[in-house]
Amino acid sequence: MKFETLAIHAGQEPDPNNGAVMTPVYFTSTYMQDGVGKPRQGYEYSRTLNPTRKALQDCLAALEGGNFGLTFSSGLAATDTILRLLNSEDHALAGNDVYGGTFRLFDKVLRRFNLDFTFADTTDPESVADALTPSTRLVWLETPTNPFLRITDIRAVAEIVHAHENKPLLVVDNTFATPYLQRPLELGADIVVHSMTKYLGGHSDVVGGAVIVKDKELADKLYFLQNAVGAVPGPMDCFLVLRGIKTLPLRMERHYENATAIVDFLASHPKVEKVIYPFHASHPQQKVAMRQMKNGGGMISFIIKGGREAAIRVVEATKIFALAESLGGVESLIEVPAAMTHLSVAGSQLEVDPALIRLSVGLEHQEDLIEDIKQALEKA
Ligand code: P1T
Repeated sequence: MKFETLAIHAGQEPDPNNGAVMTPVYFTSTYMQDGVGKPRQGYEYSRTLNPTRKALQDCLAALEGGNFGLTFSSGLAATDTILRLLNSEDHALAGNDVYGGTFRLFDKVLRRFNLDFTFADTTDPESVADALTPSTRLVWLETPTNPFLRITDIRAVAEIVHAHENKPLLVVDNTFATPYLQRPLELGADIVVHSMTKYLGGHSDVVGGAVIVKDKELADKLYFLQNAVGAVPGPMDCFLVLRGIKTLPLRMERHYENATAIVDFLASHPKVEKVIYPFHASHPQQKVAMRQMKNGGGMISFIIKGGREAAIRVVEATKIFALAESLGGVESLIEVPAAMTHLSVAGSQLEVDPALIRLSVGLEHQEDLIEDIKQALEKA
């Protein structure tokens, strides 16, 4: 089946009890068993599995071209659970542009458990090869990255990573692209991770995370950790994401159309120093982006002339674009990463330009969005 059909049906059967077409929200923490050690239909306790969650997990696995899906109470809970595959003294190599919270978890929390992290420019596969060490067990990358929208050639990096004697796990955070635009497992990644809070949910009304893999042995280790650690989402959250996913293909097409119109406007604006967008001709990895992504997505970053002060004046002046963290919803958002989502990278090798403004372009009419940015840029 094609992606649009899977987005609506994968993992979702009419309820066997009453034929409900939409997956019911199973508000139950536990399940009656037919005898000791004889659970009905495999359900024992909702930390371990819940039918609403199972429908979402199976749907995500189908969309990413994987065999196994797992969901979590947030994107960071998903990230944390993946990192628990490692042992003390192991090395993880990460991209040098990642969500600020991911960096904070690696640098401020997991280092305390003797995990070693280094950060490299994954847009250059040779830098990845140079940064692998004899103790590297995991390579973590975002593509497009948050917030610079840099693109890594997943296939090229997968070849390098898998040639290493440890066979490190290649993890791709696919939050910005979504499986509609890019399927990392098909390009050689071992694990795909998402903040479902963003495009998958799509309506800024739920926080969640997801992990998708192909390999059964790896899936079993992750299911063990998911249950043993317990950072699982509730059934209502799973329902909201399932509902959001049904319109993912339509939304991603419109996000792209609107973003393209705004990129064209920004590219010729005298107060804009530089526009960053994966499918724009000025993007250094445009070719790779066009090869591995279906379209350029809904995220735009741009550098404003006048530095931090000008950036703050602009984001405080928009009327339709809400000044807020997060992204991927139907509504447009604007923020200054250096002062907001990426505050935790200040002073590190991942430092973000304070004049960089990030847009999450929503589904409003593009003329209204352009008008809004135009009037805000006058305040720069
Ligand atoms: O917020 P949470 O659901 O825990 O997801 C964390 C996360 C992981 N990966 C990427 C690429 C992300 O962008 C995020 C969350 N990002 C924001 C809240 C933000 O505004 O960038």
